[in-house]
Amino acid sequence: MQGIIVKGIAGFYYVKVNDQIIECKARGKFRYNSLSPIVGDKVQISIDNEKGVIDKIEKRINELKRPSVANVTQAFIVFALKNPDFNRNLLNKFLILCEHEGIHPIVCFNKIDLATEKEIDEAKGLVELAGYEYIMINAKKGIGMDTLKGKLKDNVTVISGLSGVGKSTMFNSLVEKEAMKVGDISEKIKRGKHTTRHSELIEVADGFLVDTPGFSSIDINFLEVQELKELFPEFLLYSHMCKFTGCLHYKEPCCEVKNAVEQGKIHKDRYEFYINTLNELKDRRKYK
Ligand SMILES: Nc1nc2c(ncn2[C@@H]2O[C@H](COP(=O)(O)OP(=O)(O)O)[C@@H](O)[C@H]2O)c(=O)[nH]1
Ligand SMILES: [Mg+2]
Ligand SMILES: [Zn+2]
Repeated sequence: MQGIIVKGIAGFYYVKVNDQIIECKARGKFRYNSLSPIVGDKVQISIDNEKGVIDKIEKRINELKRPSVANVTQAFIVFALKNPDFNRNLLNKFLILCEHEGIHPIVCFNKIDLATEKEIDEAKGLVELAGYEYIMINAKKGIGMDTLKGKLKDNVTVISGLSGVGKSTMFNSLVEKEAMKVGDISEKIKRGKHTTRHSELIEVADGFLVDTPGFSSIDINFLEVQELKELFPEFLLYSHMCKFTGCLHYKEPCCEVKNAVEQGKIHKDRYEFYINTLNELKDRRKYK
């Protein structure tokens, strides 16, 4: 039988197979391959002596640490437009991590009630030109939540962002209407504040929502110099026309990415962020 691990507690894994949750143990062999099943893993299980056993873990598309979740397909990247202030460098870092892990990001600009028209437009401009999907929301009032809920279908979605931006408010709003689970979940959230525990996949609107915020570390220093430019999807529209293969879009002549920046087709802030990060990555290599 095929299923997906939705929860793990003390050596037991809860595997959703069709509409059933089956408690399973992992086969001993995983220990020798130093591979442990994690939440989000697609697994093959069998029933042995009336007990569920995980026989095989399918190859992971990706694996997030802290929280430890496999096969995340989508991230709601949450920023408040105010309180805490919007930080565009941080947004760019989140987007880079999503690109690196093959996760589809949806940028959620929250607390629109606190922002001016101008601030909303500036935030919009940054992601719109880069081609990213975004939404303006007021999580407290539930504005935009139905749209986001519609995006959950067939995805494993993680909610990411700094402390105070509104992640818990969003999470509660998204799971709220699932009558079955409400009490259950809010109880868990309360407990979660005091105890370390593993994340869990919560079924909402024909998809799964990870119940713990994702990407707690937004360090991008592990990237290779040459790899960075591939993580800016809007560069890829032009980079194939650069004169030099392997063009870093920096000091090279006849660079179509730089031309696009000059023509306003690529946001200059995104490009500046790229160059600053590129220099940081180069420096890091020098001192190694
Ligand atoms: N004004 C305003 N406040 C909000 C909005 N969404 C959340 N908040 C408030 O922001 C604070 C932090 O929210 P929370 O969900 O705990 O953020 P988290 O740390 O990311 O989980 C709380 O006081 C929320 O009530 C919003 O759209 N507008
Ligand atoms: Mg929270
Ligand atoms: Zn170039």
